[in-house]
Amino acid sequence: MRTYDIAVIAGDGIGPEVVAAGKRVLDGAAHGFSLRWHDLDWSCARYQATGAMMPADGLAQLAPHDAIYLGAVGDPAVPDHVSLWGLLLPIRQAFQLYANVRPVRLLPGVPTVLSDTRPTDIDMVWIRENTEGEYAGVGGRLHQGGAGEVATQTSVFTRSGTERVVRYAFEVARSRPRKLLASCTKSNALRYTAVLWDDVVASVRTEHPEVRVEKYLVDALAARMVTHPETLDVVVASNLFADILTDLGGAIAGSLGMAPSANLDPTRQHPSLFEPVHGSAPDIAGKGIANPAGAIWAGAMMLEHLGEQDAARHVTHALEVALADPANHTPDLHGIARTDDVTRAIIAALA
Ligand code: GGG
Repeated sequence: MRTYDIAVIAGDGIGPEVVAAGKRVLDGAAHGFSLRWHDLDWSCARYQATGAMMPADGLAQLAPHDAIYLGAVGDPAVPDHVSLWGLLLPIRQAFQLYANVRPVRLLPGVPTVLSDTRPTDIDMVWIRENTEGEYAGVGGRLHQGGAGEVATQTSVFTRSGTERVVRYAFEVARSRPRKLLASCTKSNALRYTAVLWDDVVASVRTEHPEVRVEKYLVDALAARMVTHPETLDVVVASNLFADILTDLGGAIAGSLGMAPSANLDPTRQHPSLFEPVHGSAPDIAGKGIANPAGAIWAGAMMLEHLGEQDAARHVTHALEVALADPANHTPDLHGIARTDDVTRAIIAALA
């Protein structure tokens, strides 16, 4: 029997709750293979106890795994830039998880804030550049705390880094029926980095004449997601732009709690990482009401990446069946279901 070794970083807040739900569903879908979970306590609690979110050899510990399953990072007791740069961002950069794939899809029966919108109107795949750009981590603070303090944060866009994620996005666009790719830019104002981005999109598109390409300024694209979501299919965007707009995507697709994400190293030299888009939501942590759908959907993406296509399809189908019933909607979807109710309904739908 095939066995996959999965490193589990449940993390903070509602992370452990949604990851536990995801593990139950994925174990229920595992036929002909098994998942061997390796739980790691890397988190803000660990930071408070030891001064580090993960051990010094954390990346070396993760490297031999087939995949990484992550819940959420962040706690009010630890500054957010410390927790994010202590765990998630170093993993994305060190393992070159350059393609962050974020489906934005409205499932049947899930309520949306957009009026006159059918599920088929919201069906996008966002490809977020995940290793550089605005999140390169370059900058510094001078004269800290003084009246003359200066802070710089430099965006780093490399041609090779942009090319590889844009090329990946073209491939995803090509594989979908509409063969439509939107490039998110801001090259009217960002006359260096975003102009390089546009140049790369123009160059890579010559390799894919079958894909129709539209270019949108990020501000106009935000509006379009709300006014004409049906005109968007695959979207490629920089690290920050896609981070922001996929939260909007979660909101129009029912709730941020629904949104899954795969941080992929398409070369497969390193383990890819799968996580819900949402954060640790400390306000609802421990109450048993977190929506596990994003984490479970991310788990389905992990199964697909591992080559277990049938199991992945079963999980997404079970998710759709369960979420079609408002009785399985958690409070973020205006329901009264608890995390455990939704999880059990999804497991029942697997059968
Ligand atoms: N689910 C992972 C998580 O906690 N995300 C919160 C967050 O702020 N992530 C930043 C990012 O995705 O760049």
